[in-house]
Amino acid sequence: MMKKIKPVEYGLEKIFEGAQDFLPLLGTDYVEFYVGNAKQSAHYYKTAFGYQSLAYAGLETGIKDKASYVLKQDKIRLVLTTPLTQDSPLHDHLKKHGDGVKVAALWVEDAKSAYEETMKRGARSFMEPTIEKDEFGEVVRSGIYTYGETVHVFVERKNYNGVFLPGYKEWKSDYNPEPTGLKYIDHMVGNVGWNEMNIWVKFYEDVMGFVNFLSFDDKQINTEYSALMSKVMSNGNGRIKFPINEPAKGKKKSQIEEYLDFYGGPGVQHIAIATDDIVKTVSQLKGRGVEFLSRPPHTYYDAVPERLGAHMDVMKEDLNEIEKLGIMVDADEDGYLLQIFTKPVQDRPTLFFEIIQRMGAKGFGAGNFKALFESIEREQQLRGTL
Ligand code: TYF
Ligand code: FE
Repeated sequence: MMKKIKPVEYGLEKIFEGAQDFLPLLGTDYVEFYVGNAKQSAHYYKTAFGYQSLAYAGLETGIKDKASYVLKQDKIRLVLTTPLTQDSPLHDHLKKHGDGVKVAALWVEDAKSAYEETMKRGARSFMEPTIEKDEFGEVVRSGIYTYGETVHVFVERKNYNGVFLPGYKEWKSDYNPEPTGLKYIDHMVGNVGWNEMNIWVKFYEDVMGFVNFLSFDDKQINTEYSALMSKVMSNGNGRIKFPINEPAKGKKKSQIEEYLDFYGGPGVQHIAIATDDIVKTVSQLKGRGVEFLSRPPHTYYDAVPERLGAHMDVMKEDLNEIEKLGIMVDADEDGYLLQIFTKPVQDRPTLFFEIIQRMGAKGFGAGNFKALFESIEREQQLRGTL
């Protein structure tokens, strides 16, 4: 069954009815990855995805135990962090999870209040409110745990005008590949363990004041072989959307189980990045070596006009071009959307990216789930994990 809460009113701060105001969120601040080799990861994200160098912290800035490279494209900031010393606790994270997302940082007005309000509702502490200062002002950060070893860091930067955070220096590089049209993070999805989805739904409701505005059960999300369940959590103004997946029983191993095996537990499964010209963005990404899942069969594209109905008449993109690139199309009552998924971006079949262009649609492409999961299963087959 699909449950829906209708957005109340766009343009107002409060969009989702039922969401609580104790944790006002202004947007995503940054996403930090723990990786085995931050220097090379930074090169990959610059070259392949068109991110620009922004800031750096490491030996040259007086940091002795880790190096962090900060990249930017439009509103997106990625931080790639690697340990420098033998005894760094980051190694434990890397040994268990491999490369992956450690921090989904949220931009707030008041990091102390964000910490106190979530802690008193049952959050587990990651970082007490901490003031960080340099010649460009001060930032306050605090943090709490979410699923697995993943954390949310709250970032208050109203008194700061440096490039990123105190402790980082500006990173000027002579190597600046063109951006590929990536604009902002649309949503970030977490995979959690068997029967744990509702625990984390309740965490986002009770601890963070979010609402569950869309749900997909295993009757909707299944193929011949596997199934999963998913609930989408949103904050009040709709800027932060966190779908949560759990595996469901199928004939074979679900992609969520495969993720949990290789990541060593719950974690971030995919980050969806918005573009306003998906044809151009995906063409460029492919030209730079980003690998996408195999395209759906031709019969999928034959069925698009029927699925889109009236939206087909306003669709600007050329269906043949969409098919050639393997982009998928879906519609809901508000409009249509185009989306495509990369293969995992590290050797473990864990984190991947979604590129999404929303043309009014507020959903997540439920009409594409079957074709998408069949593409994922073709990959699983090659890995011998299906
Ligand atoms: O975020 C979403 O819900 C869509 C579809 O394992 C999706 O991008 C859902 C589950 C999944 C992969 C993609
Ligand atoms: Fe998604």
